[in-house]
Amino acid sequence: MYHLARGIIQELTRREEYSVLILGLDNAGKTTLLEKLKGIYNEGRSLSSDKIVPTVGQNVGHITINNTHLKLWDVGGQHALRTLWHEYYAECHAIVFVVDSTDRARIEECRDTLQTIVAHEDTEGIPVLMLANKQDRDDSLEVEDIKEIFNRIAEHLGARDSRVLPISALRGEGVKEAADWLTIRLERNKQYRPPDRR
Ligand code: G3D
Repeated sequence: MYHLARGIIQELTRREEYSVLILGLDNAGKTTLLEKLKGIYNEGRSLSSDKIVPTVGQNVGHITINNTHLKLWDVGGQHALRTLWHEYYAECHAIVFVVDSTDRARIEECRDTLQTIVAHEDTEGIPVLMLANKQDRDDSLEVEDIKEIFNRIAEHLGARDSRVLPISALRGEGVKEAADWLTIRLERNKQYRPPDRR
């Protein structure tokens, strides 16, 4: 009887959770974004920017936006770590690709990296949100220029939801708009890639 009751309670209290991969080249601002999201949606529980160090391996964070539970994976962007990204594709529900808008020298590398991601069969059909980060800096590329560069991979995006949005992860500007876009698309894509039940 105890086990039956426990099983029923567990089933009733299970919740749906979406896994979101935060990808991008090293130094793009992935960890800063993760910490900003935790700060906004988890009542200030996040690391201050002076405590953020380059990602070795992965950082994981949980946030809840309007009853939608997200598990955020910030996976390191150094060359060696990029070869591991594909291990996460089959299990994730959306990809957030962070671009350092001031890193003109690596913008083509950035586009090619995203192209490899969206061309992978395990990412087919899942929403992709590109974030033109560091828009607070005077030397950043305009979001329109970044859109033009990334337009060249449009054919690989297919019919999935995708968008380029400007943000400053450091200041938090545009971060809520990005999170709203994401949660709407995750729910919309629910039938194609159902959330995990935890
Ligand atoms: P990563 O996780 O993608 O490797 P980080 O990148 O989050 O570690 O950020 C790399 C550097 O970029 C950090 O600076 C961080 O403060 C800075 N950064 C991240 N987002 C923004 C932003 O929106 N605006 C500005 N101006 N800087 C940002 P340091 O100096 O610590 O290396």
